[in-house]
Amino acid sequence: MKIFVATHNKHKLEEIGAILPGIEVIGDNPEGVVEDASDFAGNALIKVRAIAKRHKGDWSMADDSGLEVAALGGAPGIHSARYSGEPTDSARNNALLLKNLEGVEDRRANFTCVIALVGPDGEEYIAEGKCFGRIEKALAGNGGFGYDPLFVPDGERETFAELGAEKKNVISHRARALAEAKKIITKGKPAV
Ligand code: ITT
Repeated sequence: MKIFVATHNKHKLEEIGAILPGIEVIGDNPEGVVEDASDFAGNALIKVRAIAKRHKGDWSMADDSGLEVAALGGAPGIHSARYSGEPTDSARNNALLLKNLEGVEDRRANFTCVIALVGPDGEEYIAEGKCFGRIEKALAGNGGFGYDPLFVPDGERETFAELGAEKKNVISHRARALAEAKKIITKGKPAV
């Protein structure tokens, strides 16, 4: 089977493809959409609806995700991609996060990923995954994308960027949300 994914982010697309072996994952740019909802689910629905109209009869999905830092009241949250302004720049975002956490002992954080799905008949579903951990005091590792060089998942000593794709794609927020999404796609589940 195949599934269309509404994203501009090639790293997300790569991870989704790796996490869903056996499903043909095809990127489709939701150009022009404004992600102005107040939560991850709302923004994921905005993105998936923008492409699903082109793929009637097939499944479409969108991933809206972000990093929530306890000591920052959940920021950057839904603003993760553009935390330090436009255009999106991960190095600048990570630098700002480190600056905002200078001298802060409580480093607890979590990633959240919400997957919005539109099925072949236009039915809509939501799946969510979280990964808890902490923010390092300096960047470490070259893998992954976004905040991966700063995020150490619970139970690990290294950042996502050091742990590498194989490990990340088993324990990440995205892996967890996609496990739920896969159940919906393959078995069907009550619509939201
Ligand atoms: P699309 O909307 O086009 O899919 P985007 O990158 O703008 O791409 P989001 O609006 O969902 O996507 O923002 C997600 C941001 O959260 C992303 O740019 C990263 O900064 C961060 N993020 C999400 N998942 C991450 C992960 O697995 N590792 C590191 N950072 C992540």
